[in-house]
Amino acid sequence: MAVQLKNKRPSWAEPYKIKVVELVRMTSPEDRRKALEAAGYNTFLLRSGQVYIDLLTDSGTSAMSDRQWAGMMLGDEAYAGSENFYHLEAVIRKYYGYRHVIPTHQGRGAENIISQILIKPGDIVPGNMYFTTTRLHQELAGGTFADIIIDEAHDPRSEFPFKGNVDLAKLDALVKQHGAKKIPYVSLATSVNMAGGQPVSMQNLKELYRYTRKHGIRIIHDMTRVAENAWFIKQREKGYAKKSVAEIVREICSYTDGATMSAKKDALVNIGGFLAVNDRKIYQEASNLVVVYEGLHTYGGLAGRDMEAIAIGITESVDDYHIHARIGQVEYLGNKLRDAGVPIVLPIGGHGIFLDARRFLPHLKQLEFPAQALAAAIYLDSGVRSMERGIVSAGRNKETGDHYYPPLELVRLTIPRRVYTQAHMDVVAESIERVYRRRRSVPGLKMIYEPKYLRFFQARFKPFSK
Ligand code: PLI
Repeated sequence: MAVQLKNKRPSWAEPYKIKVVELVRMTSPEDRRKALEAAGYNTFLLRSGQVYIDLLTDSGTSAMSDRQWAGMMLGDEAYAGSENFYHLEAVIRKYYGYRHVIPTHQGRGAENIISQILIKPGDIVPGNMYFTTTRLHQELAGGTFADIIIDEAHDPRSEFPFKGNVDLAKLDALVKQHGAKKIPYVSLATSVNMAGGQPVSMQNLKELYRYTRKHGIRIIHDMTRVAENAWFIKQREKGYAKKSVAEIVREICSYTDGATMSAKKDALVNIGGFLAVNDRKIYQEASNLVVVYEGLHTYGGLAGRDMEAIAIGITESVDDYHIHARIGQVEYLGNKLRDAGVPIVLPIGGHGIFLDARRFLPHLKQLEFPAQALAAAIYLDSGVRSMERGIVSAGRNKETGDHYYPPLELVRLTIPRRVYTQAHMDVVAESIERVYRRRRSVPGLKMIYEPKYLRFFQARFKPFSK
């Protein structure tokens, strides 16, 4: 149902009540010090039992609804042709409009398949900011990612309302330099994760669509958080205030040729994803490849019950009241921090608050890993777990072997959907404000173990002694 915000803004209060709770463990400062040392100062390596409020990610951490849990009991665990697959396919066609669907175990399974099908060695893959797994699969297929997001996205202080937008001049320069034939598709994310959950405008999408049609280039949509993007379009873009999130989502998808989806975010499940395409030939190739990496094309690594939960989750995810509460909670935390003078990425994004570690810890150089150090300091203070999104996540240039030095050096406080309360958000804000007051005492880190792929997951660090 469409929520009208124009006249009387309703509260963002949750459109659900709590039926089951999960107890969390409280920790002492000494517990946390030991746990962080054992984890090599990497919040990914903490055990979740050592965490009080877990804002590491919004991926796979949602609370499912009673309807989703009931749907799990309808799991049709047939190897081939599960009824749940056909339900999922019908829901994807209805809400997103893509014709062909291939389930995958999660988003990166779909990224692997589409990258292998469409990218040839030497190709260029332009995108509105990289995402870690997406870029890696593009590189493993022989492509080179090229960032074509607008400059504002790299500036945490810019309050431009659509910082996820594509800069068409940057795309045009790539087309002129390499030729359209070398560009298999534009990798277009809605609600751009690494920029801080920043949306793309419909107008920008339409312009991108027109441009790519002219040059015969596809758009592959990373639709992991498309409903959150739609909410921002509804609020910020002329002509959309009266449209429902579901209508806006459907329109966004109509300007793209296919999509990869991690259903672990928007779609409110703990595991799952899919590849969706309109082109029958690509679908045929994908349904052949999926059997190599994931499973048969009607389950793709998922149980029937998982597909049922995704189908129901998609339906719930595009409800205006749901999205209003989800983003309302993120904004509640963001506003508290901003009002306390803590440097955060603005505007406040859809899935989390991103602390600007450069401004938070100005005494640290980028190679002292300020965002990693800040995530560690917050955990030590309160047991709140966050994630580095800076130089460690950016990895190394595959040609030169040097670090990428991203302009954004951020700590992400990602809010799981339907999981934490307003009081939890207060605890988080209080902890970060405490760390901010004594920020000069936070030491930089030295990397002592660096894995080859997606190093942020398993790298280990040691603090420089003060
Ligand atoms: O974690 P996966 O494989 O289901 O999805 C990969 C993936 C693709 N695109 C985007 C925009 C993501 O955010 C994403 C996963 N994100 C994680 C795990 C996160 O913590 O943000």
